[in-house]
Amino acid sequence: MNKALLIVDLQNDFCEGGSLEVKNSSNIIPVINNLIDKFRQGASPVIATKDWHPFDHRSFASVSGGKIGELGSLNGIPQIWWPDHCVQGTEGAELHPDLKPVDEIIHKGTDPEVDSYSGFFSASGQPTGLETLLKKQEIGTLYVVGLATDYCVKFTVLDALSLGYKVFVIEDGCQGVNLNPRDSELALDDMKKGGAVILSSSELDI
Ligand code: VGL
Ligand code: ZN
Repeated sequence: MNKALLIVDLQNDFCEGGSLEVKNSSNIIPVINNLIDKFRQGASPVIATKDWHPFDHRSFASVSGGKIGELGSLNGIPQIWWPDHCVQGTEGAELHPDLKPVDEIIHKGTDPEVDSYSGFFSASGQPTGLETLLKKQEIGTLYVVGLATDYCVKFTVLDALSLGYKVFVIEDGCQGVNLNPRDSELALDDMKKGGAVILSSSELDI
């Protein structure tokens, strides 16, 4: 089985200056670029996910009338209301310009009625195509980095584990939103409990 580098949502809106900025997110870009080089050298694929919302996505506080950062409900599923972000075709939805090129892009969050933190499935269980892509390339091991540790990285990793992938999370290649200060730490604990190996890029031996 092969391995792949999976870069979660490294888009302008989640980076410094973006509408849903994750603090210190630019620190992880050189770490990720180094990993991209390593995976290239080993002829292993580099896959990126993109949060890819229509302009009227109902996770947006502006659309649903909720308050940013508060918990509500969207079609019966718990939902945090977010500022408008990663709207299809906008600059904010593009991958960060300093990120080296990737081989494949998987889009998620495209249904205006359903959010999708996971790169594999929407909150209502619709597949994004990531699993199909991994199967086609006979990938069994994922090295995960990106934004945000406490949302999209966490849910992507937990789905990968339940689908049977071996998952390594590269801690210094991730950064969290931390609506509550300990959210990233708790998210890493959850991923570890689910079977992920958490390590730093300096410990990586590939
Ligand atoms: C994300 C909040 C809303 C993420 C996406 O990529 O972690 N967070 N949409
Ligand atoms: Zn989103």
